[in-house]
Amino acid sequence: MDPVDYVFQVRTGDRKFAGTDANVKVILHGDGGRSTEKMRLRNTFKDDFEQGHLDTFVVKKQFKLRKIEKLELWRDNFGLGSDWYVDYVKVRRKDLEHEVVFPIFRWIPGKKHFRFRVNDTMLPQQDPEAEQRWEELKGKRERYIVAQKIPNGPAQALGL
Ligand SMILES: [Ca+2]
Repeated sequence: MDPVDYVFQVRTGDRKFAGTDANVKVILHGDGGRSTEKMRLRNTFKDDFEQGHLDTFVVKKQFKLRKIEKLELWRDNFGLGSDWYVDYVKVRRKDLEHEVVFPIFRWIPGKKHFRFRVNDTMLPQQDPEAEQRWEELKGKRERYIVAQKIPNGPAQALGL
């Protein structure tokens, strides 16, 4: 099959420390277990993923998915304050009008792979990514414990 270009739009949250300089990569998963290679979202000579910004990326010559079902997303820890809060990611094949939306609305910690479904419509008990949700809950609890231990510590020590 001929390769296609994908157009991504990424909205970074409009809140303190939401922006990042980390390197962001994605994989698109389609039907029948098909997926793209990893794609780096990056615009040369531009500061991407800043607070409240909408960034557009065109990733060329990738595997042609008939249908985009899931977004796998992760980042490294590059840059000072690499914390990143993402509102949503929209993506479409450049040759098609149809756009899919992945609502995210969460912090993306470094080096952890997240998988999001189109429109995220599934109920938690049917959730094939239950493991991911459990890890998130656990993470929140751990951060809470840290917060209790250092009540007068600097806010950035809490991570979120
Ligand atoms: Ca940046």
